[in-house]
Amino acid sequence: MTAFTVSALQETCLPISINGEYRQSAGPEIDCFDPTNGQVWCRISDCSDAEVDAAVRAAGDAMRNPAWRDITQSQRGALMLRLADILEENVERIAEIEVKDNGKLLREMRALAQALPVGLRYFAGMADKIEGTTIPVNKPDMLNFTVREPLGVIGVIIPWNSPLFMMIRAIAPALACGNSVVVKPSEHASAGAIAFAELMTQAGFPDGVFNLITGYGHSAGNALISHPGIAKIDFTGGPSTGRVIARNAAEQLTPASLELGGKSPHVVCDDADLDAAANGVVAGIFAAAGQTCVAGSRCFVQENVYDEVVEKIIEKTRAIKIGDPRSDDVQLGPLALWSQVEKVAEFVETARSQGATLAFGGGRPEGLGDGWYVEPTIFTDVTNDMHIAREEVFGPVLGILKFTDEDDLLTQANDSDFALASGIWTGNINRALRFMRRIEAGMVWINTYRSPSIMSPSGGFKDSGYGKHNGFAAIQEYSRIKTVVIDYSGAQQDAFVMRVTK
Ligand code: TXE
Repeated sequence: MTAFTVSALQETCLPISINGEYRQSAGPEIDCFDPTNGQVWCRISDCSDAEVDAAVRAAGDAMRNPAWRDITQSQRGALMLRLADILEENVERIAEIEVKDNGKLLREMRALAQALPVGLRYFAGMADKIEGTTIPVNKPDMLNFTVREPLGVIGVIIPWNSPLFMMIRAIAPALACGNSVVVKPSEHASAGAIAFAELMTQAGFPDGVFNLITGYGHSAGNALISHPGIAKIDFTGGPSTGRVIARNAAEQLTPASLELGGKSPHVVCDDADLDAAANGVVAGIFAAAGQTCVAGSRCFVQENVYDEVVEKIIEKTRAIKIGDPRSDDVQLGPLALWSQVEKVAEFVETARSQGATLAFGGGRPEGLGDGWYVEPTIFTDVTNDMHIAREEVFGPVLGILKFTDEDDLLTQANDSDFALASGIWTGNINRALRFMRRIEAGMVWINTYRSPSIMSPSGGFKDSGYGKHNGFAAIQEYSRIKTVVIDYSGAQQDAFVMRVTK
């Protein structure tokens, strides 16, 4: 497949994909920007309600089509394996397209693209292992069992920071369970998902199993989540949009999984390997320029090693090379959106006005043209009540706080609206496990950070959302349980009394 490369997509208006066919949307065009120079590089369309309706109907038809509904679960798995092979051949092309759209490091996007076939193979292997259970109810001559079945059409809404990675972790379990999908990528980064649509057809998935619409959240996104044909919404994005989706889902009684923002505590204890910890803290916040929901943006350092650790963190940050995300030696690329550059500047201003000390960065680097670059930024003397400690920046800004002992640490760390990820660096396993038990976070990394796996459940609590991606937990998210009861006694039933278990 050669059509969808960066150079081929350049300056064109990209199509949508409905029922296995690319078509040009009739909707108004939206500019997509290259964050390395702030220039428009391609365009997408803001789909109309009618186009969203066509996509959901195509997905609904696929659920009734014997070519999808009646194939065996092993055949579903085989289709996914074929898709994984095709994706593997396209890793570089997909990574390049995504870098063009969101400006993240090519090395990072390549690593994420390489994880896509791994994720598909993992869930392909599950397709024929999705079992019900047999339940020993207190009734002789009665067999009670459950079957798991697909939900129907899954509406998948993804953000711009890691589009295909976010998409695959939703659609791989959804397909393994036998659902069909309609995906709406972010208006800021749709090109990778658009290129992906063709691979589904190449792999041999029946028409309509995968559909892709584009557009703004308030228009195309809203039409998708409000559509009565949607059986479940899978959303990854910001907390305020998450609330809109949850309200809408409640209105329609549609189940939803929400993976929202974070303000994740990243802890350095006095008994840790301080160099490894400082390295972990720097990687935890500045990798992906902080544009990751699990960014370790609230760093807690034990007071007796505070100065030493701060110095190490600053030293490592000073060595970060900022520049073109395609260069192999660059460690920090631009931010994906100009609005994020402005948002970071506001955070920096507020943090200073509230009394935090700007210990590093805080501005925009010189000599990088019109790219949307910001410096890695560190605030010290941060307290947990400050804006910088409470709200998600989604940029390369670290706040460093102090703690005295474990009680103080957990009181502060858990005093947050968010509860997505967390990390702790310590040489004491007992301490690490006590932290693991008491921390309010969906993920706990011990002596490592930002180490996700498609095989391991991920997702948050509190304002970080609900529902799980990855691991077997994802299969439960995309399938439903049906209970079956068989009476093999041959006896007549008392027509007027419920046959409740006694
Ligand atoms: O996210 P939005 P944005 C956080 C991060 C960032 C903030 C805003 O803090 O600064 O969110 O980013 C679609 N109905 N995260 O504005 O708006 C939208 O089109 C249906 C954290 O990009 O949440 C896009 O496809 N859909 C995060 C998707 O929702 C709607 C990743 C995400 O957009 C919609 C990204 C609506 N009413 C941002 N409104 C993470 N957890 O990784 C918007 N959308």
